[in-house]
Amino acid sequence: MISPRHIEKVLAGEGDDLVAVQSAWSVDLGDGDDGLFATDLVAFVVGGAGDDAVTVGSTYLAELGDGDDTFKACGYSAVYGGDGNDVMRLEGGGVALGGAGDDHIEVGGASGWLLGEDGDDTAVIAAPPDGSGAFRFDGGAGRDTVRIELGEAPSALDTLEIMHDVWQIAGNGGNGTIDPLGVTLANVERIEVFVGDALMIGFEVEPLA
Ligand SMILES: [Ca+2]
Ligand SMILES: [Ca+2]
Ligand SMILES: [Ca+2]
Repeated sequence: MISPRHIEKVLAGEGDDLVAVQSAWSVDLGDGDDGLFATDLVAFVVGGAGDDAVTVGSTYLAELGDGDDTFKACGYSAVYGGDGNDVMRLEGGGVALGGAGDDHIEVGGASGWLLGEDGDDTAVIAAPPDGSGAFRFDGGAGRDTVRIELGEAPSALDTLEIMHDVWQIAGNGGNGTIDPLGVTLANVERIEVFVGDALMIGFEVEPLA
């Protein structure tokens, strides 16, 4: 276990390591089931093989590598899950690539660009209900689900437009934009819109003939 305030570079090597820092330029966790906890920026993270758990303030790029990894960042970040069934939470928005495996990607903040890639992926998008966000999810291959979570109900007019846009996307192979929410989708198989815990719209996408 290492816990200074800021360090330039950590090479954890083999074995199951736990690294706790305030911030760092780069952390390479290496092989094994490792943990990284940082309150501020860790610019570059390499998870390596094993089931790694990474919690950071933010990151320029985290590569989680092989294994079923978990990642959480408060600020705008970029993460690549690599192989395995990865869980990634970008609370302040950012970019996430799921890689192979069934990945679960959550995004909040003002903007996000999510790629599920191979496997049956799920994206959860906390979209501002005033449409000020800019989010994109491309499910890639597999059966992918997008769940859009609204903190409050949209206006009656927006609700109609959301339903219309979702219906159009469903008829277009899971491709298109929900304009009132600023959400663009590609290659998704199921679309859900929640207001709080209540399902407002749930739509299976018909494959294009
Ligand atoms: Ca590792
Ligand atoms: Ca992984
Ligand atoms: Ca995937």
